[in-house]
Amino acid sequence: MSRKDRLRKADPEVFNAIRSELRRRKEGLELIPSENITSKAVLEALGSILTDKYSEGYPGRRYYGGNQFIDVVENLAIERAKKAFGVPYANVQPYSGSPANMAVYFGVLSPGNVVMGQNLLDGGHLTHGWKTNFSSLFYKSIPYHVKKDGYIDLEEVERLAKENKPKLIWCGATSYPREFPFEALGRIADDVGAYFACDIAHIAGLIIGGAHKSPVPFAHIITTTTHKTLRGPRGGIIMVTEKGLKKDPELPNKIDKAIIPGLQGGPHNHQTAAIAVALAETLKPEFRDYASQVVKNARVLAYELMQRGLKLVSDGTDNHMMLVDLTSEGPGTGVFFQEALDMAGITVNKNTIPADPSSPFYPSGIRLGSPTVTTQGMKEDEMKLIAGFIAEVYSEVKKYRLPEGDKKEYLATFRQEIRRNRTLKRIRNEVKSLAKKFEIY
Ligand code: DSN
Repeated sequence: MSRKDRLRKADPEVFNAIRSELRRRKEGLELIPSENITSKAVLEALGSILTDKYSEGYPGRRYYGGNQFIDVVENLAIERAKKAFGVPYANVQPYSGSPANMAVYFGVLSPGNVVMGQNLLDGGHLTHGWKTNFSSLFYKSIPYHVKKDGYIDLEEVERLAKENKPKLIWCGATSYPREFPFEALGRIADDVGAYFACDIAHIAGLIIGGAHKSPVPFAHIITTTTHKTLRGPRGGIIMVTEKGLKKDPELPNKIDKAIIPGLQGGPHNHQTAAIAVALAETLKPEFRDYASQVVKNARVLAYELMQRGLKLVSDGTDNHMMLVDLTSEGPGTGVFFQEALDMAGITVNKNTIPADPSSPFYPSGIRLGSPTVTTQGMKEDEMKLIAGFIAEVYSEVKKYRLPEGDKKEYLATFRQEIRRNRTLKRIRNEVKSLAKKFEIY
């Protein structure tokens, strides 16, 4: 009996949900910039018996017996992470990106210390100091912003840092389409004696593949997820650089202790194994080609969208993602665009844009990117086709405006209309034909 048959017989409901998700992906285009497609080898490690084992502690110093092979796996993941990024220390146990960032706070700060990070509505991450997140509830968060042109406002960062003397400054974001100014931010952090932590979750694969500048010479601490451009399973890594060791030789110890016993229990060993496999994949020469194609594809997609009249935050991209600014269609219109694209088989996410006049639930933009379609083998020509599909969908939703009061009825009518929309149905078929040509499962 194959593995697939075992699940189908044991739990047809879960099996069917997985099968439907697979069909959804095979027939559509995934343009969410934080997603990707893992290799079968990564999936095999992730679905392995390693999930059964408890191994609190670290290689060679565990609280449970029988960890000799788990140690092999964790050491492989650590050594590959160190090699991939060029750092002297890595902890591969964080369950994901937010726990990794939490461990940085726990490791180097005390409650109430001042922290600076890019504002969520300007593209930053929840854990970099958003008002409803632990990072603002337990620490004093001073957010910095982007300028009108969409680039980080370095003058503001410098002024805020001098005024507030943060103990930690974050660089990193979830929706920032430009290269990060690691050097300038690192200098500001050094000037005020702060730790400089770079959260490279989105661009980790680009950095390893040489398609984005590395923060290693400028940062003390680096965190990342492993499932975005890095193309691994869900997971997180915390690293300390040589510069970090110079500032504080105890940093690795502080991070290790913050993870366990500070925040986590047993590591997810199946996840660690899959991270090790993914990291080995990033060390192959073809991963450099992948990373550079991700950026080329994003640039072409951005250019073609702008040629077709869509406005992009910062007028383009340096990395794998772009943000469409829909404020000319009215505040909150991202929801219409996302749902209509979904109807056409193109998955993106509605997203706030800098100084969004609306709210995160009804934002005025959408975010999209090239990592997944590039993994499937798509290149510049396909990006032009995709831009054409997106622009056509855009013209179908331009007329919708989010009402100020009750939105439910308006959205229900909108949904009925897009379900019947013939242009969207035609695009859906074209998307399906394109996707089928680049199927990888
Ligand atoms: N949710 C991730 C993203 O989509 O960028 C960030 O945590």
